[in-house]
Amino acid sequence: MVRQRRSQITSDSNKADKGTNSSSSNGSSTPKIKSSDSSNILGYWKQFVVIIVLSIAVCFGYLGYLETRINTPFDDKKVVTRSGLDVPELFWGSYRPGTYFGLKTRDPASLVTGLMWYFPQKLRPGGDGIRHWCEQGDNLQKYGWLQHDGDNFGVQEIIDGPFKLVTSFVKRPDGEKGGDWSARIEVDFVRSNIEKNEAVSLIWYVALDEETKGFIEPTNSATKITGIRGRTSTLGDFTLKFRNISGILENESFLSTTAPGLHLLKESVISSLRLSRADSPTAPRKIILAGELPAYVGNQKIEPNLIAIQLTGQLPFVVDVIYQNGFKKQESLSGDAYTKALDSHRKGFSEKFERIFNLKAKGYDQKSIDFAQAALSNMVGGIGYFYGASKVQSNYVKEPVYYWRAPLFTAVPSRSFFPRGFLWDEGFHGLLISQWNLDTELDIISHWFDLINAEGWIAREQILGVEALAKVPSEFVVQRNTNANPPTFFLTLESILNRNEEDLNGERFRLLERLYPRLQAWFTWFNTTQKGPLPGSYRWRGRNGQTNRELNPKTLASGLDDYPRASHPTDEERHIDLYCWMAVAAKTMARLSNVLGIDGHKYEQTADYLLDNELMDSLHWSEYAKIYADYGLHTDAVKLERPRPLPRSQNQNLEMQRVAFKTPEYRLVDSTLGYVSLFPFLLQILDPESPKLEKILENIRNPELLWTPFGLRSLSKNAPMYMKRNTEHDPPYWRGQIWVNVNFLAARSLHHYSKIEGPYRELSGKIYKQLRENIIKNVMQQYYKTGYIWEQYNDKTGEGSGCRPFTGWTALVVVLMGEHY
Ligand SMILES: *[C@@H]1O[C@H](CO)[C@@H](O)[C@H](O)[C@H]1NC(C)=O
Ligand SMILES: *[C@@H]1O[C@H](CO)[C@@H](O)[C@H](O)[C@H]1NC(C)=O
Ligand SMILES: CC(=O)N[C@H]1CO[C@H](CO)[C@@H](O)[C@@H]1O
Repeated sequence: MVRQRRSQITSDSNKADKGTNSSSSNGSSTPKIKSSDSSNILGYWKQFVVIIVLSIAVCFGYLGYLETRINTPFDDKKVVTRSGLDVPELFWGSYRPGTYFGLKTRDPASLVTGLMWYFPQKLRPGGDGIRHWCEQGDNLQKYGWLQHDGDNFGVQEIIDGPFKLVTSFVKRPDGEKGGDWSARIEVDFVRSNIEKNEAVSLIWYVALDEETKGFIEPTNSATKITGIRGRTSTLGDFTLKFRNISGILENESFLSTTAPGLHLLKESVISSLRLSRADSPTAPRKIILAGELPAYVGNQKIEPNLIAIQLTGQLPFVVDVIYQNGFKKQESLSGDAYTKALDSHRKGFSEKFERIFNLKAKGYDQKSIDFAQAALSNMVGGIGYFYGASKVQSNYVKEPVYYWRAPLFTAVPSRSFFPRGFLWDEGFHGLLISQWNLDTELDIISHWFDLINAEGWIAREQILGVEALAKVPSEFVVQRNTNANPPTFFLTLESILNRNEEDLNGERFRLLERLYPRLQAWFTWFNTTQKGPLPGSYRWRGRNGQTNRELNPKTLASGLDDYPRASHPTDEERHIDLYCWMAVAAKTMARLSNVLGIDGHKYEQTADYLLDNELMDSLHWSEYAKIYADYGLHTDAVKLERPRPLPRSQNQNLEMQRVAFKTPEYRLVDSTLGYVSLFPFLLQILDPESPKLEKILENIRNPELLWTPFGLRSLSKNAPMYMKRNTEHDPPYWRGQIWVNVNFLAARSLHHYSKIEGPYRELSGKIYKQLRENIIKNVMQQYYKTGYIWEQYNDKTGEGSGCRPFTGWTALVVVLMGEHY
């Protein structure tokens, strides 16, 4: 749409140009001037018109240019060169992390397939009780991968009330078109002494995206539904069969219909549920799927895009789902063959896990190793493949516009709450994934950087495709190109260089070469658009300086949402965390330039400039409070108060508003100690000899300030905003809770400062040991207690809070356990 608008503007200005030309050629279209007798003036006037019109044209052209830059791709080779069937071994996968169990291919128009289940005795009206997408409201006691290698297989355990489902899959990627796979669903009671005669209904479905060319249909024998078959342009012919491996399956039924979209599969299934005819007056009636429910446009029948098969079984039972490509008579992977293949993959997984993280060698018991394997598996098993276009907004367009349609291969922070890509989370994820499988991580990075636009910007949150969109509240959909997010991918790259500098040859080297210009653009975007008021300073954009709703206006761009900054946002403020991110960015660019043999001296210069602690101290060190701090227009004297309603007003309950009791002044925000104050240490910008390091170490290990037995709290207990709500509707988020990504950085830095020469070496080592142990112990304890790894942890009790499961950066405990930083 924007492109169209741009070309309209261009053609309008062409017309304008022509108009001027013609008037200058005959000169008769301006009678008034003609009546004047000064031909000189006439000449000037004409020139003047030409200039004005030309400048208007240029101006419109330039505006058009600005308008379209936001959704114009960066102009260079794409980093991803092999995708789809070029990478057959990664074609199929559990790339729908938002579902309890679903598979799809790395293809923009993929066939999607997956599982729903319910308990016929417990199904509530409206279909409440059918499980499909990972929903916190389902209140499952537990679900997550126990083992998943990202390539070949996965095993997941789901505890739903008294029932236990184990879902697994094994791939056979050899052969054309991405090969075959089989999945297994085992259903049993958690404890075997529970009431018998309980049934569980499984619904396995296959669905086509709008864009998928092909068809699907149920396959029937004379009396039974045996499976599903179909054909798509990418897969060719395929079949899906079901086999009961143990237990008795009964009352199969099917659905063949047209769902309005991939985001409404469950709704389509629910509206097709029927009660079967009772065989005898006393026999209970069964819930079944309706069979064929064709959809019509006019009287034209639409091809079905959703086929679902329901299998109801008496517990315990085991079913295999066998997907095969083509019509070959190859022996299918099921029954004992499946068990054997799965066992062999599980063994290989445990061996690889030990090779990389050495947990057995470090003396961890089996329970700890099982936990660590689950954490890694949920990170790797949470990798998804998304395709679509973001909605984006710049200052040059009135309405949000669509980005170009593109794929994204990425891990996700949380399968239930955040089943999509987040920019700064992904850099943290990369610190673990790159240790497990470097090429997978490089592929993820490549996909992210193919999303960079002509300005050098990458959107913070990637909501691609209808399934992803369905999970996002509308106010968070639009991404603004003025706003950043911490460039954590530089941390990932730095860690990759630390570990693998020697192995970066061949295709990996060429990949980094293709990546480089995009990293340059990204760096420059940060270095220019997020520049601060003083030389060397930086400022997060996107804070709201107009609002009086928030106690402290949020800084979403920083990733630390409601972490308190200057109370009154202005353009004069500067942010210490962003300063440190920029130093890491410059340092890593310099290093990468060196590895690639490219002249990177301007990055070296910038890195040297920012790593100079004198500059940093002059911008951010508070001599008074002895901490690093943001600078801005600030007062601590703020409070949320409910305004008194106007006399005779209808609305007696007005929303609380912020009131400032003192006039804010320009100063360092040094009454607030917390994660942001630690950044020079967290990102290792601080010189090991600096006495400021000692001060930071003291603050860290003081239980009255940051230290807890479960990790470091995000805000000091004595900070004015400690555990304060930001509005009456927004509970504290980064205002005291313990976050594992920052604790990970802290432990990693303590390790760093304990390994290099300096006066605080020993002290760093001592704190390192305690902090590392505390974090690991608590995350693991909470996992075994609650069934989940959490988004954050309570600083008083250590209990998990926020959303769950959250096996994004919280899974970095695995790296802490392995200690390869
Ligand atoms: C599979 O189910 C059928 C009934 O539908 C039953 O007769 C058969 O014994 C079952 N097979 C296994 C291996 O449990
Ligand atoms: C970053 O910006 C500063 C000016 O704000 C400039 O001096 C420096 O050269 C830039 N660094 C790079 C690597 O472009
Ligand atoms: C477990 C179950 O639902 N079994 C029923 C399946 O359907 C047949 C015939 O309608 C019944 O006889 C079974 O009881």
